[in-house]
Amino acid sequence: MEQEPRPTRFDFHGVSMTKYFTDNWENVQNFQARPEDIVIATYPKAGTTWMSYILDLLHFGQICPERQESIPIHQRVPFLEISMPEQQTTGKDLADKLPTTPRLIKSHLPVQFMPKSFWEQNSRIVYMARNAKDSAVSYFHFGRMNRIVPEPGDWNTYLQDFMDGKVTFGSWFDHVNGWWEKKQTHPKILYLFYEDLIEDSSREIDRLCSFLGLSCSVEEKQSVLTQIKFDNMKQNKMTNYSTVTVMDHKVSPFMRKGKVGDWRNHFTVAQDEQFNEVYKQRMKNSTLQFRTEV
Ligand code: PPS
Repeated sequence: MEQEPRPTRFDFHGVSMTKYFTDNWENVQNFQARPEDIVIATYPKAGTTWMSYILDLLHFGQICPERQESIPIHQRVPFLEISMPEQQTTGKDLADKLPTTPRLIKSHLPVQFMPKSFWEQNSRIVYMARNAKDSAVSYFHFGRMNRIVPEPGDWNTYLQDFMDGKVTFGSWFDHVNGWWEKKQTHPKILYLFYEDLIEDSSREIDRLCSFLGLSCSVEEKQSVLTQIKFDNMKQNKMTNYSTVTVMDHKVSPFMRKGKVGDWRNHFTVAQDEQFNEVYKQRMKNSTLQFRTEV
């Protein structure tokens, strides 16, 4: 079958998007959430897959171990807004048909685009954020290997686009701040950081369990901690996206480095200075604090 060309970005209600995430808009907006649903909301590359796997293991690792061997993580945790002609089904349909309770659902939507029934049903939302510099690097390499996002161009061009919010799902600044503001008035959002998870996964799992009302034995937690290690997820066909045909892992693996601070291997001194200036401006009214080292 002939490959579709890379999609182009366009302005969608003030956010840079591509057709793969807007074509099914009405259906996505009309998604019927349930109170038990759990959303994993992130700006791309913040550790969505990591969090999806953690939540899947915490909920179903003990009661249904078979699913870990047979169902790729992107089917266990559907990507709500995705719709691609090559796939027979949309993320929204997959989410509708999930047989589990709770349903775990992934979304990269900025907070203002979330289907309203998640708020009406008071579903829990785990928002995961990652520092801007490492997000930019990870997103750049993802663009190189994934046909469903626009060509990133060279690193310098890409970094400028990232700072300008001209990447799919829009501005990192707007995304992390939009969700952070929502969290201030909405108790069902747990706002977590990739860097904290790297620093102490055990502590963050405790926070998750307390937010989700789960109890987890010492042995169970140890087993989760082993399975969610970067190297183990990288080897695991059900979590490393090797089954997804739109990705070329030879160009750059989906499970690439999994580190805090890889930006240092990409940013020149001049790029870093410019980025810091933009960052200061864009974050000046925010109380959000990120770490670029741990
Ligand atoms: S996506 O495409 O937006 O859903 O990508 P996402 O899953 O959010 O982010 C991918 C990055 O997360 C890293 N990752 C991990 N880091 C540490 N530990 C574990 N277990 C782990 N699992 C995924 C993955 O390597 C990507 O980051 P980079 O920096 O590119 O390596």
